[in-house]
Amino acid sequence: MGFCSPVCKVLRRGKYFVLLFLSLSVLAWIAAFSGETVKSFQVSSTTTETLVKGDGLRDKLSPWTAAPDHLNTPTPKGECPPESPLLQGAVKLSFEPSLKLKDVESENKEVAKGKYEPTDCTARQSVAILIPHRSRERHLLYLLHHLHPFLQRQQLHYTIYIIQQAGVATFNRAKLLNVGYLEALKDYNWDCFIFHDVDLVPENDHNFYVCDKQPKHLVVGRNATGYKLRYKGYFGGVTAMTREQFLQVNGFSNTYWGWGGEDDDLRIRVELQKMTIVRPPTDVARYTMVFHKRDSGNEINKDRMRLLGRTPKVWRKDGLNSCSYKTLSVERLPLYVNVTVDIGKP
Ligand code: UD2
Ligand code: MN
Repeated sequence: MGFCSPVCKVLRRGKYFVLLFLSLSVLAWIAAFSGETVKSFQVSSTTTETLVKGDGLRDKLSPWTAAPDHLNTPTPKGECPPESPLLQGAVKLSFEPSLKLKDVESENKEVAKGKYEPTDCTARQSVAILIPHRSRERHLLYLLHHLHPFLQRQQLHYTIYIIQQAGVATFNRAKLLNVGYLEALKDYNWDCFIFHDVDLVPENDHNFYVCDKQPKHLVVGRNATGYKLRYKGYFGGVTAMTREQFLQVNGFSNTYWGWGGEDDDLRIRVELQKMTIVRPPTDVARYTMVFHKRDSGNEINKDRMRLLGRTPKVWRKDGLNSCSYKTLSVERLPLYVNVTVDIGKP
């Protein structure tokens, strides 16, 4: 059987060639297949990369990729960040004589009935802005024009209340602010109240319209006084107190008719409660006061020094708990709630 023809030898060698060829083909096929898989993975990952890059959606998308079931469930609103990303710092204020209420309304479409609330997060405080007012329409317009965007940049839930003194009797800023507090609480259980002159426009949105653990005075400086604090105990213009702080001091006195004294009276009440007044940094707590003369019907209150002397004795009986008034109307206008009130006369 040791015999084999030359043809037989060729065939035997050919078998090895065929085997070798087949193994090489299998190896080549495996290599080609795995290469394609890597390529297709790379393509899909670059596509995701392009989609996500630039619009910061990566973090928002990742929970969806992980759990596709959540696609249709709205994400619950988280609390707004401690410092809003919308702040601009010092802004240039404009006081255009041609400005109209309609312009301010169309600039603030998200405000309805004087109220605004951030849409994508829950505000850290709910704030009622109280503005005592009579015949200062132009100042009110400038203030609304600047204050609405300012408060929205601070991501606050707020409503602006204008407390209008009806009639021509002597003006009483403090009593109007007490009325504002009581009326605003009928709408909502506000955390914080800002008592705000109509003619003071904040210049820097780092001056936060929120309340602190202590009563806060927001006007350190204004244009008319070279941006310096007028005097150490000065507590006028714009102040912020929580619902409880204001209740604890029994609000403002109702007895200051005409210009002056009511702000010092509130300071005395705060000090009697062993509270301390806090202020934001000087470079932030800056205001422009729209120029004005003393209004008729708001003459200097010559009795203010005597009244200030009796505050420690009378504050418990003179204030929120004795504030009598007659609400004549409450109009819910687009940019503010207009409360017109009869507060009597001196
Ligand atoms: C200072 C205080 C203010 C108050 C006042 C004395 C500052 C920046 N402000 O303001 O808080 O203590 O002295 O009472 O220091 N108003 C009207 N119509 C009037 C009269 C007054 O709307 O006819 C309102 C308005 O909101 C005005 C505020 O009362 O901003 C204060 O009156 P003001 O502006 O005449 O007094 P002013 O600037 O001396
Ligand atoms: Mn003023």
